Amino acid sequence: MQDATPTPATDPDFQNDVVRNLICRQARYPDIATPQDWYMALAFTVKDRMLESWAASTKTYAEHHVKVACYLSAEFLIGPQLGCNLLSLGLEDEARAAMRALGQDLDALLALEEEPGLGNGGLGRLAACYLDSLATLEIPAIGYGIRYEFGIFDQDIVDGWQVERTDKWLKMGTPWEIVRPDVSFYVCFGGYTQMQTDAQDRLRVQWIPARQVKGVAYDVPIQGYRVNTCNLLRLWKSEAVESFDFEDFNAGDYYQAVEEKVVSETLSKVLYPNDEPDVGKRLRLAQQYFFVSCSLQDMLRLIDISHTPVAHFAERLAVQLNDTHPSIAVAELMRLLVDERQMAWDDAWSITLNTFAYTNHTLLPEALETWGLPLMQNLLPRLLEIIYEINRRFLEEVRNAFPGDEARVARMSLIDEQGEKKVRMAHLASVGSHAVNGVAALHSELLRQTVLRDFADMYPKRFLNVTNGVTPRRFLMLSNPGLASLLDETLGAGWRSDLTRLEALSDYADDVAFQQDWRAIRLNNKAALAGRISQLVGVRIAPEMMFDIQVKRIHEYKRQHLNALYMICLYRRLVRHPDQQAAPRCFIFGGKAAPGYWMAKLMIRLITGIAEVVNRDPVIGGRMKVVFYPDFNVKNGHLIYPAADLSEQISTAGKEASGTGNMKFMMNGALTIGTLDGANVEIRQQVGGDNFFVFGMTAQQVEALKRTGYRPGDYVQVNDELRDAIDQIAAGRFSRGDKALFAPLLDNLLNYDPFLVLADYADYAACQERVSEAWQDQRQWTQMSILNCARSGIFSSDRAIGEYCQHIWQTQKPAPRL
Ligand code: 26R
Repeated sequence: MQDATPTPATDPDFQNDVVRNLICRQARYPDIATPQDWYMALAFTVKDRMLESWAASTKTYAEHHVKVACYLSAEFLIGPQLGCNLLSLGLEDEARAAMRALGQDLDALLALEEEPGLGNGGLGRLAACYLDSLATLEIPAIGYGIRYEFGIFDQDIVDGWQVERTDKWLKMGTPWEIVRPDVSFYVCFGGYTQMQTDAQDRLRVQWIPARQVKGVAYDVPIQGYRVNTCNLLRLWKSEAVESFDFEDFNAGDYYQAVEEKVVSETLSKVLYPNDEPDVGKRLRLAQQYFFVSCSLQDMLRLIDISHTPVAHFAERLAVQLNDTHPSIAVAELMRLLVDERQMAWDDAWSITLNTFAYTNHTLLPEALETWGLPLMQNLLPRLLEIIYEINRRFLEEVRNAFPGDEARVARMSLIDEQGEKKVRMAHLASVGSHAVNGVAALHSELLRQTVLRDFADMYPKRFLNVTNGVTPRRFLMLSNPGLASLLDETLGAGWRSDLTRLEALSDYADDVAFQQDWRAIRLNNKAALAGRISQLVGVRIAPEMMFDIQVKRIHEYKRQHLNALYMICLYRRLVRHPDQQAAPRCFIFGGKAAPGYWMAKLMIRLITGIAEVVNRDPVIGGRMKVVFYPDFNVKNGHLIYPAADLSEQISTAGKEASGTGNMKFMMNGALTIGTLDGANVEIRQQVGGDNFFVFGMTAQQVEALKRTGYRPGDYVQVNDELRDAIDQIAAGRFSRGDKALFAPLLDNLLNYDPFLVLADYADYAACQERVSEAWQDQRQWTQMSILNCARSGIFSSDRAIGEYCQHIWQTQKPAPRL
């Protein structure tokens, strides 16, 4: 079937509008405009077209009384916008021609764009993929989050070490947002509560706050792909409330008042890197409550302006909690309904339960959020009272269901009473939601068996799985235009709106001519990445080498050090056998370490240390290279994913909830070497065992080994190559002679090894041998590569969003009017 690519009509005004925007919005004229000015003028031109699409969709939504999906997330890692928006509007050729006529090169302008780094990694990028799919599937939806002034830090590598630079993404202004000073809400903090009788003589709780902060809406339009639908991402910026402190509270204390203003404006200043221990916790809780309260107040405003009775809130709005970060929403909606809208508790609770659903993204104990009671009491006194009341009623329910089981009651309580008392946010989210899901089949299963076991016992029907997905617009069409064209030529354009149609590629997997085209495109992509790497880090790589890539946050559970140990082992073999020319490989790493996570920073230093030695060793020549690609982010990802031959997905089984990089690589034709963890399990199921390099212990085996007592040293004893690699590190071989540098890392591996690096090492190395062997047969490899792409369809975020709509939100595309 040969579908035509749906391309909108040409846009004769485009070029004129760019010039007009240059003059009227950028206050420049062509003779003096810099490329940055042209970028802005072009971006405004594109945004204007999106807003027309937004107006049409909003009108449709209003007329149809639709149900709206609200995605609450502390992070949205949306990436550069211009390229994607042009793609979605079908205006890329138009824009290229217009800019050429104006003496500008579109690619150069695209390269200027600063990406809004409003997220850490997987969770934030997932939220962005979901917004893209919601708009493309024409589902009424709003993303709600925080407009951080500083997003995730920029990473420099200096002397082999990570150095953080603040991310000033707003320094040139951003053309993509619309400020809405009229859409703003007040959020209360601190103070105390008191009883009060209302007009009907009923007792009501009144919260007398110590401070208020104003949240102002900044909207980013999210254009659906080749449809006339555009949704909004609504981000809240915190501002001081004018004269609040002066009049009511700190009268006379001018400097105290000014300080409080500064604090107000601090709320949306900076994104917290994850994996940070307890520093600055108070501000983080304040951020969470701030954006949640603004978002829920905004939803009530939408309910009111659509003349919907508040009692019907849950029929019109579905609210997804992206991890526990927005989970205070459960208590806040209760507060808004009971305190502000005078609703009875039971009615409010039924609305709350029907409104919320919660997605869990991690089982790692250190990432499960809790907030100490003193902090809650001090910052959000009314919300703590509400949490107590939710808990009181909930525990009554537990006691009724499991009489006499006080141990269970203690385990399930919203308050952890052991040691310093804390609110368990995952429990609050689970109690206040009608659906709880994990992000891959294995993860959802483990969630039911471990972290939320008691909740799954009590509410079995509440639990489900929605395996993550990624958007093929950004990660295939935009990043890999060569491959996208080949797919169009081979399959027609149908795969663009239904990624499962890639399955038809299987017929060509063994076709010699098609294989040639496939390899040529991949080689091109690899040459582009090699060029960039040579510019950035001065390492020259032949595009013909195998590109073996691990890009993701740096973390012990993701085991970049397992990869590093194998590199050392391979290096040592190549030194011993100068004539051996087996599968030349370039190992490429990218990823940020949380600023306070010392071990992760040391892992980066180990990789750069190995690179230093390997890349300079004349004996190695072109047989092996090692690169640490600095500042991995969405934009750099565009160049990296399409250039990978091998995707490293090597986390300890049971630790990576899903992974989504694995899907981006697969979609672009990389083969995976991976453990049976997260979505790897489902990827392997899709492509088949013959087209996936699996190794390592299963999640069950990991747990069993930990139970019986794991002794990492034993694995070193019996493995000469592993011992040699460790000795080399200890001898200072990769630290310019400094024997102490990596001692903490080695000590940790040899004596604790919490993520079983050494236990999985031998199997990993053996699996890497199979990879090298497979690489020798390029025809076979290419076939596997094609099959990986062909079977990646279900990892489209369109499939995932379809499941959320059907099973959790009960939302749909508005039916066309007759
Ligand atoms: C509590 C705080 C310190 C914190 C911890 C961890 C904040 C943020 C995180 C990030 C976590 C929740 C995250 O990004 N999880 C990732 O979510 C992806 C999308 O579902 C998964 O693919 C990935 O496996 C998972 O690690």
